[in-house]
Amino acid sequence: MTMPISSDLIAESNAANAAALDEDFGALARQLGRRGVDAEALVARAKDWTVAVPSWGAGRGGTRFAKFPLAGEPTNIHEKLEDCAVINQLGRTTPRVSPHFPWDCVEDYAALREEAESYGLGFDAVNSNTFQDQPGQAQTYATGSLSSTVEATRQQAVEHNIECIEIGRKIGSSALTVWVGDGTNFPGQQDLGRSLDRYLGAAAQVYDALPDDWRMMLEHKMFEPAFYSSVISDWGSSLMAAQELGEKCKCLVDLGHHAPNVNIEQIVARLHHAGKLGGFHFNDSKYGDDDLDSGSINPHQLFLVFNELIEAEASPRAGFDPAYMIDQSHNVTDPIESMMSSAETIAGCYIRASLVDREALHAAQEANDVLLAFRTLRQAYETDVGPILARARAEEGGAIDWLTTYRTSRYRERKAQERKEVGLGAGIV
Ligand code: RM4
Ligand code: MN
Ligand code: MN
Repeated sequence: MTMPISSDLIAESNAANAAALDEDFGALARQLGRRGVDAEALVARAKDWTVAVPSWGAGRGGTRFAKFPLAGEPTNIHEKLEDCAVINQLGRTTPRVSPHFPWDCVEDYAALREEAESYGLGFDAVNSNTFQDQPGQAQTYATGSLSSTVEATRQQAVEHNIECIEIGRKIGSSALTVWVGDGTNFPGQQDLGRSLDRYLGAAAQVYDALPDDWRMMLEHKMFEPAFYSSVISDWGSSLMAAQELGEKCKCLVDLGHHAPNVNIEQIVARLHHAGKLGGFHFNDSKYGDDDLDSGSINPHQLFLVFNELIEAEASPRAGFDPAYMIDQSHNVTDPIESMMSSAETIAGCYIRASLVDREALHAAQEANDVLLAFRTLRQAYETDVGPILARARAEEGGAIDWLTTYRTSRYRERKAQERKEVGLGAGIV
């Protein structure tokens, strides 16, 4: 395998951090032992944990107003894969990349798959894009795609989604994520009922093209680019659509796609109850779909989401196998650093939720011992599981101190010499 960071450098860096990690891990293992928790079992759990990274997250993001490019950032899927390889090489939790089309289109998908494999990477869910127009496109998506009033536009959107499935088959994916920006900016602009009918009719054509072992995931979002109404605005609409489309269709929860303060962990529990929890796009936000780094604003919410997932794992419903993906935009950081940081934060919430004393929690809940129930959760949340994650990384060949190791490698500086300069402009590509 052709890995972008020298393994000698990782070994050297780990050697310098090994003694301190042993000490910290030992202290944590003793503390957890007193609580009846086996730290080594949690290391094994951390090693098994994976989350996919978005190809589009490898480049610098932007807002409607500006994008501030980073010297050496990737400008095509090949360079994005190389950067994703760095993230996985040092962090060891992100072995799959979720591609977006047409942004990641190439001539030869078999070769792209091999290229990813040469880095030890695979492909996760493919994402369609009917929220932007492409040069030379026959129909515009300005007033909708799958829900458009124009038949030819709906057809074009259906065909694009089917093409994404075809590409996905070639690169070893088995899921299609559909997020449409369809909606309205003015009351009266469209009929709220008929636009959903049109969406369902077109989405059914995409669903019909899905291979048997594939999954279609619907992503809801309450606003943007349409600010008055969105066709699939919330988990209720998403659930309705997924139920109507069929067994292979599930709901995907992007953490940033809700109104501020919405109880997302409860949405997770509800979707699980309906057997329709398909997956996640992890990110964080302060105001809306801010696409900030996962857990950077509200790590407690992320923990509570994982708490519901661990409960769900213990009482699985048919098909419970959520797809975990990061979906965030890095406007001022090096995307590699942000995604390594996020992957660690997400895994940390998963491990902390795993060490909740479930028996004690359930007993306190049954007895209506409110404070004990709360403290049981809080004790897990307050546990610093960093040494568990670091140990899992080190045992898998990753870096104990991924940030220092990455910076010492001067990877980005090297890429700044090799890669072509990125233009200014707004948006994420
Ligand atoms: C959207 C949504 C989709 C992602 C695009 C780039 O807000 O989160 O998942 O494909 O952004
Ligand atoms: Mn998303
Ligand atoms: Mn989003």
